[in-house]
Amino acid sequence: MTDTANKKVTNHDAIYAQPHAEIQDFSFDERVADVFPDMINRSVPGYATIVHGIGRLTARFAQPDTLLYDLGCSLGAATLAMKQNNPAANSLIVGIDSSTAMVERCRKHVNAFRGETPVEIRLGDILNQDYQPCSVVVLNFTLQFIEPALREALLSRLYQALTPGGVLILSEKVRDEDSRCNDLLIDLHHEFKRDNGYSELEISQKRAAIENVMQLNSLSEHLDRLQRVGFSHAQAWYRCYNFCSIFAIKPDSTK
Ligand code: GEK
Repeated sequence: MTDTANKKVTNHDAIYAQPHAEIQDFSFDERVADVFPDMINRSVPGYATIVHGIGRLTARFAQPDTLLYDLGCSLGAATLAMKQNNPAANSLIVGIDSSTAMVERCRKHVNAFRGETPVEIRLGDILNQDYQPCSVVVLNFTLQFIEPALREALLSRLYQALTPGGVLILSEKVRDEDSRCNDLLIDLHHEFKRDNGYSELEISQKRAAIENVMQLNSLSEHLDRLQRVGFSHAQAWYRCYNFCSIFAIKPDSTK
C-alpha cells in the first residue's frame, strides 16, 4: 500500500507522552511533521485503507488534460497514491499545504518516487487558490481544519473547477447526532489509540490540543452540503468508528 513508504521513514510520535504545563492549540509544525506518518497511522482507523482507496478512485476518475488536486497534502501519502494509479495522459498532480514543515518534507518524499505524472507541491492556503479544471480533488482529513462557515463556499468552488464526471474525495472525522452513539464511537476510537500504544495522558492531552482547531460535522451534514453545491451522487465508501471517507461525483453533462 502507498503509505508503507511513509512508515519506513517515520519517527515515533511521543509529543503528548509527558505532562504539558499548558496545552497549546495543535499546529502542523516541525515537531508534528517529523512524526506525522506514525501519528496518523496510530490515530486514524483505516488510514492505509483510505489512502489505498484514493488510488483506486483516481484510477477510475482521472481524465486526460486535467489537474488532480491533493488539498492539505501533509507528507503526500494521498499524492503518491494518486501518482501511482493515475492513468490520465497530460495531467498534473498538485498538492497544497499551508504548513512549511509539511511542504518541505513532502517535496523530498514525493520526488523520491518515480512515476509518469508530474507532481507539484505548493505552499499555500486552500481557501485562496485559483483552481484550474480538474478531474480528481482529494480532501483527506483537511476540511475539518477549515472554519465551518467557509466550508460550503470552498466545496462550491471545487465543484465549479471539476470537469463533468470528476470526483471529490472527502475524508473526515465525524460526530454523531445521537449523543449515545457519539460517546460510544469516541470511546471505541480511544480504545483503538490505546491498542496502538498511546497512553491515557497522550490521548487526553491531544484531545485538548485539537478541540479548538478541529470542528466536526456529522456525516449527514457533509452529504447534504455536497448535494447543495451540486454533487448529485455522493456516498460514504468507507467508515470505521467516527472516521469516514466520501466520494462525490460531478454529474456528466450528458446524463
Ligand atoms: C494525508 N491529507 O496524509 N490550507 C492548506 N492546508 C491546510 C489548511 C489550509 N487552510 N488547513 C490545514 N491544512 C493528509 C492528511 S492532515 C490531517 C491531512 C490530520 C493542512 C495541515 O497543514 C495538515 O498538513 C493537513 O491540512 C491536515 O492524506 O492531521 O488529521
